[in-house]
Amino acid sequence: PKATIIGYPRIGRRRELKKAVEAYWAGRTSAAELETTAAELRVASYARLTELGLETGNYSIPASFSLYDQVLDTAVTFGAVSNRFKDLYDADGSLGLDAYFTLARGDKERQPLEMTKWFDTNYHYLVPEIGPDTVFSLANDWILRDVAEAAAAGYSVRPTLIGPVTFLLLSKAADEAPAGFNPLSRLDDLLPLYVELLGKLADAGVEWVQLEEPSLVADQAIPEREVAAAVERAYAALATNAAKRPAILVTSQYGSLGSLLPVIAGTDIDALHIDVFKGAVPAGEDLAKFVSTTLVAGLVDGHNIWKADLGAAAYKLAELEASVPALAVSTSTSLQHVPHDVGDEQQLDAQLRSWLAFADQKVTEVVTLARAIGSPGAVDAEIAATDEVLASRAGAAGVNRAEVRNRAAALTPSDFSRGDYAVRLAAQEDALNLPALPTTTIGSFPQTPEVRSARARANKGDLTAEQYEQLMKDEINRVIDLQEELGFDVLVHGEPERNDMVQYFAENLDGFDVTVHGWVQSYGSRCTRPSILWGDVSRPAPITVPWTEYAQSLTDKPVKGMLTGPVTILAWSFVRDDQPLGDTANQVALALRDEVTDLEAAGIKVIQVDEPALRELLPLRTEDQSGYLEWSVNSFKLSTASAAPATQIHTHLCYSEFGAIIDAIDGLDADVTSIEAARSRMEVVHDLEAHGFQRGVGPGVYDIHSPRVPGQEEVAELLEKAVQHVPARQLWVNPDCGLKTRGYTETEESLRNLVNATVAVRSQLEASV
Ligand code: THG
Ligand code: ZN
Repeated sequence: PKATIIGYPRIGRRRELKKAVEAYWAGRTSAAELETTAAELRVASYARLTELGLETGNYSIPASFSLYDQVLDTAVTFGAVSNRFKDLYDADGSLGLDAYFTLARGDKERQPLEMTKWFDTNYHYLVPEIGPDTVFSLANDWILRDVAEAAAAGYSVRPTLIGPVTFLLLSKAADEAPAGFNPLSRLDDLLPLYVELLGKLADAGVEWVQLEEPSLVADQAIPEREVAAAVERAYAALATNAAKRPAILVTSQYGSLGSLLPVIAGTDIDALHIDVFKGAVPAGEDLAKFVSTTLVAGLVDGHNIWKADLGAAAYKLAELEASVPALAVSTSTSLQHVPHDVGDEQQLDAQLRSWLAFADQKVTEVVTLARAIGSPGAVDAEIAATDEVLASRAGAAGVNRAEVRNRAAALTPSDFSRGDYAVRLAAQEDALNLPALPTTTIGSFPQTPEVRSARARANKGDLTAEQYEQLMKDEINRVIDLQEELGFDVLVHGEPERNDMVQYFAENLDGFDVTVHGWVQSYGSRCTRPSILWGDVSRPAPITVPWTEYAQSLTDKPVKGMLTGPVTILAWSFVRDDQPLGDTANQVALALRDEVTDLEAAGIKVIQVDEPALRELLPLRTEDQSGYLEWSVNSFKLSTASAAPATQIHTHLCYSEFGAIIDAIDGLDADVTSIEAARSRMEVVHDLEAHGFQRGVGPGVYDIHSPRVPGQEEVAELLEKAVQHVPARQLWVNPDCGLKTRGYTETEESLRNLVNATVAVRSQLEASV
């Protein structure tokens, strides 16, 4: 085939899969009903892709469905589960539907598999746990079922699996593994199972299989020569020595293979996908030297939503065609990162809509480009049409606004600096007069069904703006009262008025638009609707000020203003690709800076600017990281540096991989930083100690990702551990993250324990001085 894609959204055009799995989890439907819905979704996708021009009958359509996560799918396929999940096997040695969901979601006794971000995207995968004695086996045959199901419906689809090297690099050592155990050491035990499965696929008549190896584009903790050796061993077993197998397509999405290109291309695989859009492709002669198989050129961006520059892509295609024996066109990544169809967004401005390509439009782009292979000129009309679109985008009002650009151009280094921390600390101690170990929360309180329904009714027009505002104020009142009663020191208003911490700002800033059906899977059944940042960004009016001011009017305690930082707003939106991200980030930062100024003027003394996604955009190659950290840290500083020394700036970062970017966190120069720590039992304090972190820090003492209530003793123990490693005068006490997805019952109990534990540890501290 000359046109293919490497993955397609699986949640469904109207989130049918989300609804089906959540209904099953809630016990409202049976396993059979879930399987039926899932099968309908799979076959509907094949039909849609055929309609869009992918050929059926020749394996150009991937079978990229997953009920929850593609890494979990590969783990159950090969029985790659640690001892704590061993009892989940059925009597016949298989891991079925309920085992699958227990791995994903845990049960009464067990934490689920850890979840972590998938490369540089807002998708999260489940981390397989592998030990020295994990017994690999073919434990789940959904991949064979999918092939048979597609064949019965008339489609020859290409099954997909995570490739063996990436699978083990993404895994972590099981609890039972000895210190220093590396899952990659199990490669030779895993490969025979891949070989056995390839044989079964071949027996089932499958002619192509897709093995995904995106870890090859990311620098690893282990030396590259060890990765290269694993690639050679793996594909010798799978491609060279397997007795019977389908043709193998290896994918390398999200970046450049770098010096691993000749290694993977030098194996006996049958086709290699490279991310041409994002990765650097070697010059023609080098490519010719390395690639003696079919090159699947990922020319169409699978991770963003702008219409492709077909002219530039066709030019690149012609260049590649001259250097490789056979060529096909594809997307750079799976389309799981973009919504289904621009056609579902009729409410968007027609001009903006004309610039966009979601999954279905991208398939059409791939099909169009493939027609240019071997016949230059065949798609000249389509190229001319996209040239017009690109010109309309470049020249549109709102894309280049002089007042926004002039403001950014006039910035000087002092606009990025808040001055001496010691001076600020003294001014803040004066202004706030807080006790030792001050208590606070991250920002959001549980979003009750009443709050969600009020927003839905307001959106439908069933509530007036005044009625909606009053309901939100009532909720703020309750949240303030609760925090007063529990004894918190720095309060929050609870954010009932926000749907999503990024979308809320996007809806209130110029330069953005939002979609109605543009859902993208974030993890499992959870989805977000990324906003579209298409133009120059500015703030037409204060956004959070009225809510925060109202909350502050209800209490004598300080109420924290809550903003989402520029890097996170970019990371969780679809962002214009016509200028450096750092320039766009500074525009967002200036809009937030105005909000900071207005909050201060309204009497707000503590302002938090969250950057949970700071780690997410970190480039996959070490050599690119310092450039990223420079613009990202600077944009955060630009958003906060206008604050008076007495105004206390907080930030919050999700996820614990903290050591890796601690210098950047230090560089943010926030007065107080709250981070996730409860699940890792306060391990992060060692990083803080080793680094000599100087400013305020709140390592989380309550894991909000689980409904479990931490006892007062447990919280006190975590605090006692923290004060042993971090000077008490720097420490804050807070949960791990926002409380939005929790219920009120467990939240109230947990927060009460948090405050009581703090009071107990405070008095121990006083007794010891
Ligand atoms: N917002 C955005 N991206 C995110 C987060 C966020 N990425 C990372 C992190 N938080 C974890 N991801 C999610 C994503 C979605 C949800 C929870 C955590 C979630 N979504 C609702 C759902 O799928 O039912 C829909 C939300 C809505 O109605 O707006 O709960 O916070 N952008
Ligand atoms: Zn968080």
